[in-house]
Formats: sequence, C-alpha cells, structure tokens
Amino acid sequence: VRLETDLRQAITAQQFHLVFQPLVSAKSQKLIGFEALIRWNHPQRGFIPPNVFIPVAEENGLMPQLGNWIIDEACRALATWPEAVTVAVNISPKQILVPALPNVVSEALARHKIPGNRLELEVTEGVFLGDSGKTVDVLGRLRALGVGIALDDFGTGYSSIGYLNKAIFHKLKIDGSFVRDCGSRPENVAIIKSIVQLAKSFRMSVTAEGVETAEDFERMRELGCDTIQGYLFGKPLSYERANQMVVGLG
Ligand code: G
Ligand code: G
Ligand code: MN
Ligand code: NA
Repeated sequence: VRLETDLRQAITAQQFHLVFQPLVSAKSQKLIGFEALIRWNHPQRGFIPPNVFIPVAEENGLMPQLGNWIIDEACRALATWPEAVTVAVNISPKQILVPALPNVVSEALARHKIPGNRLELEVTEGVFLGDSGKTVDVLGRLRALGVGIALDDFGTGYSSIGYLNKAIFHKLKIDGSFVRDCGSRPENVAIIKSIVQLAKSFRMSVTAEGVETAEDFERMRELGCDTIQGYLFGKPLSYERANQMVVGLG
C-alpha cells in the first residue's frame, strides 16, 4: 500500500526518468534507434525496478497516467534527434486497453511534431489474453497513425502465431533467453531460424535481444536478424549519454 501511495506522487515529484538502450543495424552495426525503459529513483528506497512497480501501478489504476507520461517523455527525446532515429516504448497488456490510448499517442506525436513512423510500441503476447478483439482493434488504430508495433519477448509467452497474419506487427523481437544460450543449445538456433523464417514470410523485421558477445552478434547476423540489441552495443543509457551516441552519428 505504501508503494501505491508513493507511486501516486512520483510523477509530479519527478522521480521517474527514461533510459535508452541502443538498437543497431545487423548489416552496418550503426545506431538506428533506442528502446526507452523507465526508471524510478525512490527518495528513501532507492532504485525500484519496473517489473516491481509497473504491476502495482496497473493494479491501482495508475497506469493511464504513468503510461501517458512515458509516451510523452519518449516523444520529447525523439524531437531532439534526427529523423532517422527511432524510439520504442513498452506498452503493458493492461495499458493497451486504457481508453483513448491511440488518442494519447497521436496527441503526443502532434505536441512534439513527430511523424508516427519514428515511434514504435512494444507489446508482449500477453496482450491477447484479455479482450483480444478489442486489442486487435486498438493495435490497428495505432498502426493507422504510422506507429510501428513490435511483438516483444517473442517465443516466451503462449503462442500467438495466429495473430501474425493480421498485419498487426511490423517487427518480432526474439527474447534474449534464446539468443544467449545459442552456443550451447542447438535447439535455440532452430527456434531462431524458424522465428526469422516466420517473420520474413509476413514481411516483418526481426530484432535479436540480449546480444552480449561478438559471437552472439555474428550468429544472429548470420541467422538473418535485421537489428540487434544488447549489452554488446550498449546498456540502457541516460538521455545525455544516448544523445552523445546520436551526435556521434554525425
Ligand atoms: O530494463 P529492464 O529491467 O528495465 O526492464 C524490466 C521489465 O520492465 C521489462 O519487461 C520491460 O519491458 C519493463 N519495462 C521497462 N520500462 C517500461 C515502461 O516504460 N513501460 C512498461 N510498460 N514496461 C516497462
Ligand atoms: O522485456 P523487455 O524486452 O522489454 O526488457 C528488456 C530487458 O532486458 C530490460 O530489463 C533490459 O535492461 C534487459 N537487457 C537488455 N539487453 C540485455 C542484455 O544484453 N543482457 C541482459 N541480461 N539483459 C538485457
Ligand atoms: Mn521491450
Ligand atoms: Na524483450
């Protein structure tokens, strides 16, 4: 209950910030954008991880407000960066059904004067566990704004392959757990191969997450992944450090 009370005040008290993890092209190894991840520095308890406080926010009806702040903050960062740079924002399963989410996104884009195609939303397979008809409808409205929709942590949830043919997703993100053990587990290579093949047949791009070593990178590139994310190319960075990478693009 304390955490809930503190959460209510945390936005106005400016205790949240976003960090930005680089995504690079597998071909050129150049920066193409970032995934935004929220951080909460609690004045007494210190760092509280998002997988602890996001569920609390959701259970207490605070996700609309917090989610809207995240979207606005991501767009604020985007507005300072060149056209070619994209930012991805995670949307939790409950957040997808927050009334007027498409309006919130379209207003944030307009406020910061950003075309929809520079923003990407990441959802997990869990979004289809609720009212899946409504979810498909909301995702379609978001796509209509030009926003990209990525299916995150692919392979870890229950199978939602049936939703892949609805032209909902423009990208699959392969969960890091399949990537990291590739060297020792040939079945992971088989899984990644089939995910890449599946994605290509639906004209979706593929991101490999959790790439930590040069060996992981080379393997994912060879398997046909388009973009790479992971500690090898950068941990989640402060806005200032992310900005230095963007400036370095020249
Ligand atoms: O950086 P990492 O420990 O941050 O993230 C842990 C989990 O929290 C991941 O599953 C990630 O998707 C989720 N998460 C991080 N930031 C956000 C956010 O801004 N919104 C939502 N809904 N989830 C987030
Ligand atoms: O669930 P989602 O994919 O949105 O969250 C990504 C999570 O993975 C975040 O907690 C992020 O900090 C973490 N992460 C990103 N890159 C790596 C990596 O290379 N290795 C590990 N172990 N975790 C990573
Ligand atoms: Mn994600
Ligand atoms: Na993921």
